[in-house]
Amino acid sequence: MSLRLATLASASALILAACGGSQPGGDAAGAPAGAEEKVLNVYNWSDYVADDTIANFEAATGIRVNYDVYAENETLETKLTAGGSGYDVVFPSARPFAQRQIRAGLYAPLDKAKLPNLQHLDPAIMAGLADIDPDNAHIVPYMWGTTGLGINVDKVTAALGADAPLDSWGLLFDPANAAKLASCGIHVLDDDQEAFSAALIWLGRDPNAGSADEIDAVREAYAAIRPHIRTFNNAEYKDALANGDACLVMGYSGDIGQARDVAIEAAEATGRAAPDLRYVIPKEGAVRWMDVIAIPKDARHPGNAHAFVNYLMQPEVIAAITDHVAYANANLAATDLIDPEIAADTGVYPPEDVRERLVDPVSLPDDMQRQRVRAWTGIKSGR
Ligand code: SPD
Repeated sequence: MSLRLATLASASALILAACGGSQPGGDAAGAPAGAEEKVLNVYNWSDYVADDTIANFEAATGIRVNYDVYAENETLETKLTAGGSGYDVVFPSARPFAQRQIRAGLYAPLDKAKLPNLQHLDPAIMAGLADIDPDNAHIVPYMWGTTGLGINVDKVTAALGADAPLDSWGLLFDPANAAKLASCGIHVLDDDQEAFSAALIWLGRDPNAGSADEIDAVREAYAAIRPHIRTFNNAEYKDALANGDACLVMGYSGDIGQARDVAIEAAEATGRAAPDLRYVIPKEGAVRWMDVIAIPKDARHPGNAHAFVNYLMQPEVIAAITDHVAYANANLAATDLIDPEIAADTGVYPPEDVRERLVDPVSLPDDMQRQRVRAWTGIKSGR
């Protein structure tokens, strides 16, 4: 996998720009009546395509892409529910986000005649999405991954000793460990679904539980380590892990793979030894999530949107993205095209025995979800 240093460095700036609230570009004026102007407004997670994905699409189609990024499902959802987001293609996480957005009628039905590359997708993954999207009518799978721990092994073992439990959520949730790691930097995702699930798994409870009792247990788990957590975020932790500002992060699998590559490239450039950065799916288990592609119902360029979705399902295109971002895709025809190093990376494609410990998130009833979100706000602020 080759990842330019600039990629991560630019991510935060892009997110800030995207959060600035400006409408995406794309002026309908000038397009002949009935014709679709050659513009496409895309809203995706940061660092979620290869360096040349968008440029190649533009060159192949003549469609100009306005590309904005976000780091939280909630940012996307706020724009979608406000209406008139201006985006033509978006990438929500399947559960609970795409699920409730489909229910709310926020997405246009896909015109499958315009998506011949659907034939390449894994039928098992498509079937697994059918309960939230009957007939796979609105969403197609993009990438899937897990949420685990990113570890700077040298720093963590220096603080905890050679027998540090590198394979356990206890590295984070055991307050004795967190206290000793505080000074080298602990970052935790600002993602209530992932953060709640991780704590519940560590406590030996069902990660999809949402009762008051479970919420209290999660609150207590975080209260015990809250003074040792430097920050909660969904994107900056990658740079922090790569540049040595963090030694332990809760993060998304591929992001930690990207941080490792950035650190290796930086070390090569300066002639220093690269730090041993590892992604670990803890032995207690972890969440497996899936991000999907959808076209908002008010998209102004639905034809271009379908062309882009179909392009992303080309085996060569999606294999190159997986090589770059270190996330697994749902495209069977791409399997043999993936860089063998990535295909063999157990953090990207976990082996069967690890998959048995992975849990798929479910959508909680709305009132439980609201309580989780409220509790998460309190946890982060230390209340
Ligand atoms: N840099 C891309 C990160 C994508 C993470 N999406 C997963 C969200 C799970 N709640």
